[in-house]
Amino acid sequence: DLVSVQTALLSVSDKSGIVEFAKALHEMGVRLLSTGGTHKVLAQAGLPVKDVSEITGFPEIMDGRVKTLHPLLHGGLLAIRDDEEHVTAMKAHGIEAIDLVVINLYPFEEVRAAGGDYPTTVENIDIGGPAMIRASAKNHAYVTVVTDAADYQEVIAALSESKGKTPYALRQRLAAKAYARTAAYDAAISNWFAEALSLDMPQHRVIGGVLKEKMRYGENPHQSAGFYVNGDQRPGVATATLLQGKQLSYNNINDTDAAFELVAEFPPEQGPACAIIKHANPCGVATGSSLVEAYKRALACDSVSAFGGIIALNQVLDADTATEIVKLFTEVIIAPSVTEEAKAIIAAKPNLRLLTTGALPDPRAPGIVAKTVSGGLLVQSRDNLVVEDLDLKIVTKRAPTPTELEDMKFAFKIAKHVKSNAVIYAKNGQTAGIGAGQMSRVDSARIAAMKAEDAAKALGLAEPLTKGSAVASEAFYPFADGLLAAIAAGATAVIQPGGSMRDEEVIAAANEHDVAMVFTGVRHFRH
Ligand code: 93A
Repeated sequence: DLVSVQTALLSVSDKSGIVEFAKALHEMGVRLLSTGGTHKVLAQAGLPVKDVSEITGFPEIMDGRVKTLHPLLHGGLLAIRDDEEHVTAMKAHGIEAIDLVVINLYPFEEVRAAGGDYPTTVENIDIGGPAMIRASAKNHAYVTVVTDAADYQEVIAALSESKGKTPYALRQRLAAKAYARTAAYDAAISNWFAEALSLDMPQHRVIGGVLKEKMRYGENPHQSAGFYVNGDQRPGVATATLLQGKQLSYNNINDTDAAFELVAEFPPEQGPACAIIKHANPCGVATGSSLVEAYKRALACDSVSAFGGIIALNQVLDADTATEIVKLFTEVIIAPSVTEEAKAIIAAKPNLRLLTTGALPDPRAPGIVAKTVSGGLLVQSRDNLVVEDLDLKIVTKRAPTPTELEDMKFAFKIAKHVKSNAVIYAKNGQTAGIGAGQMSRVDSARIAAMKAEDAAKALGLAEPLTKGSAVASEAFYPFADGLLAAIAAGATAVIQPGGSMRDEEVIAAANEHDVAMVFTGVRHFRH
């Protein structure tokens, strides 16, 4: 179970902590081997360390492309220590066992994230490092493989506790971690290629990532959870800076992502916009002449649900907006940036998480989304269609007024981000009522109308905002009933994909009520 560590091979690109780690190994009598750059750092620190070239009798060649790819090293990593044939081979070829391997790879992910040019990025694909990691991890019965500086302490602790030996359970755990590392590394490489070659097909994408943080729990307290990042530099929750507040929970991350992707549908140069999200669905979205107005209008749609919600903004969070936001309990705010004044106002609520992203993600950008199912993974390209790019067809006798058309597009944009069945009423760039996630489209229409009535009561309005609104349905109306429910709520304009067998019946119902309707030809299911 316990295996003695006599020889260690250290080969790291990120040299932080390596001198201290090597020193501790040396003090425990471990012999040190190393590659060029690492050797230099350790030797400078006064540690006795042997260059691998001395072992292999072969210099590092081709700018280091070939430095450790040698049977004298790989034999030392892979040999089964108590296999007669292996031992004979070791003797015959002068192979010495290597018991501990410390490697971190060429910084491919960092170079990719920094937007390195093609040849530089390719040069940062590590070959020898993953080969040694994989060899050592395969031979974890004998070899301890360390791929993360965060584990240096634990390995030293284990060695000192077991008098220079490591326990099997630790080697096993480190081996599992090692393969996770090489898998994520290769995923990053493959995805970089897919991006560089604009391959948007799921089969060209590899789902993989490195653990960014372990959450206290998952969707529910009895579930464990982690947040993995894949090096994609899309502005958003994975790359954002947390300026204040405690760590985001699993649900926070999911909701914040939904909120920011939705608000990114509104380019900042076209004016301020705000989205408030609860349980991954918007409970209010609005544009405004100022950011604070957009926030207030979004909040007005459903101020009850907004309690404990996530707020996403498409512009710099300013003091006026911050002052309004802190009046209500909010979990997270995400915005491209924040003014110093606004930051000070938010600071009064230390638990409120404030995230900045630097920019908005491009809603038209390609990308993939994945979801697990029992025994597998569903992968698809992201829904990057934007209503402005669609060929809208007016199908009714009455054409929409310019205002109706604007509200239709606004509502359809939001429909893309609402769980199906989605029905959204909108008026003057403000959601009037949102019906989400119902099994029947008629129910979604009714719920949205009901929410609008509640909002009107709360705001002391004579009539709900659905009166004279535009309504969007994310998928076609299979029957006229859903449309009639929307008309009953006061909608005068309808946007929907069209394409139902009963389109004629639906169009006739619209004409009968002098309602303007456009078909998008595109649906936005979201499950
Ligand atoms: O260019 S490589 O793919 N060829 C190799 O044979 C090789 N061996 C180790 N890269 C190789 N490495 C990598 O070099 C390690 O994974 C580590 O990231 C880096 C350490 O180099 P140095 O000690 O010279 O700084």
